[in-house]
Amino acid sequence: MTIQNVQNAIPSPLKLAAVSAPGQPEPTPELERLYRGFEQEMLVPLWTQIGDLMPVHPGSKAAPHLWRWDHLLKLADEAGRIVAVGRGGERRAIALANPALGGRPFATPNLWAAIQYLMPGENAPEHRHSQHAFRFVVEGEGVWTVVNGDSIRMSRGDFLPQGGWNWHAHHNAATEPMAWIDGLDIPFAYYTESQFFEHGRMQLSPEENTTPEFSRSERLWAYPGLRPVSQMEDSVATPLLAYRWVDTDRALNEQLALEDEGCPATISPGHAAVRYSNPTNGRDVLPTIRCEMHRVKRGARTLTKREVGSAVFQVFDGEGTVTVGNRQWTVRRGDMFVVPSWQPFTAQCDAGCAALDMFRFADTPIYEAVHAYRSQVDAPR
Ligand code: GTQ
Ligand code: FE2
Repeated sequence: MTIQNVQNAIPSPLKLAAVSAPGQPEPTPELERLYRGFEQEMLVPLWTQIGDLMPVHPGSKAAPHLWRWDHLLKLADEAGRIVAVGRGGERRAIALANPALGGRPFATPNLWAAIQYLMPGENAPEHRHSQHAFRFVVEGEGVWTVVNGDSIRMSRGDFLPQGGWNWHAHHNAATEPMAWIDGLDIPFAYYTESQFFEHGRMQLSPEENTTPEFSRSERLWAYPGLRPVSQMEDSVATPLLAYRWVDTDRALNEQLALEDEGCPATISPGHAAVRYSNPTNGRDVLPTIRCEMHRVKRGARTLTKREVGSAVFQVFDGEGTVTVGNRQWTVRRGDMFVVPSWQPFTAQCDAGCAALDMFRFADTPIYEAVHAYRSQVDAPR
């Protein structure tokens, strides 16, 4: 048997249906024969796929979806009691799986979002990977993440970016379990087949396993507008490894105060936002992930916006109503939801609280890098 015969013995996975529809050829026995010929030779004609492949605007495969924080936390805590953390599995991280992405652990087509949990005294072993990552803390404290030997405290409201290929481990130095969220570009790296991974040490040295109030990276980089003259080389991922809540909170409050004084400072009335930025170049903290904190004050709502690319939100504080495409939810602290590409998004703060604070991350830098990004603000209804 020749190789060609072996190949032809495998049934074709293609299924081309001759259908009567606008822009489609009239179904005839002849057309059916043509389609069987295409299937046999692994060929697909554009005219049967054009609507899916070249839509008028993006129609995401992902679905808008909401995960409740109390449910995530309860299951993570159960996992803390049942599943050990160690080499191989690497992390007690439980990913949000978008219901429309075929059971993959992907929150959106490009973004991974997970709740991670460490019991008192536990260590997550050191490793590094090409995927870019960050941690965000919605509540609790007690874990330090150690990036290239720099020990970084994690507390409520802190944002900790970590560019690809840096060694990292986590340790819980406290007497309580701690949860936080991770965001990574794991699905993007998966589809683009660009992943690299390496194990590090099982245990860090005592000098690395310390619990300083501030990391070395903050002591060097956390003074706004003041660049160390010894560090003039720009880096694609931020060298600042923690952005503290006191600073984020103050920046948002000042935007709203400036707005009250008649100065332009907010995105739209009552909607303040800051983007975490790389102090070496002013750009996004990670090459593939944009991270922001949004504050919508009482009585205000955001504009309705569509963007190319997907986003994941975690409610940091307050309560509100968010609308994503044709879905709407009342959300509170810790709740996480997904905004698929080009679906309209709006959020409003409930009357019962001073402000709705939302942490947001998105894959926008990927699209900007290839000049594929577009956004559109819808007219108010
Ligand atoms: O903490 O190093 O959620 O490597 C997924 C992959 C967390 C981590 C995740 C990871 C990590
Ligand atoms: Fe990791």
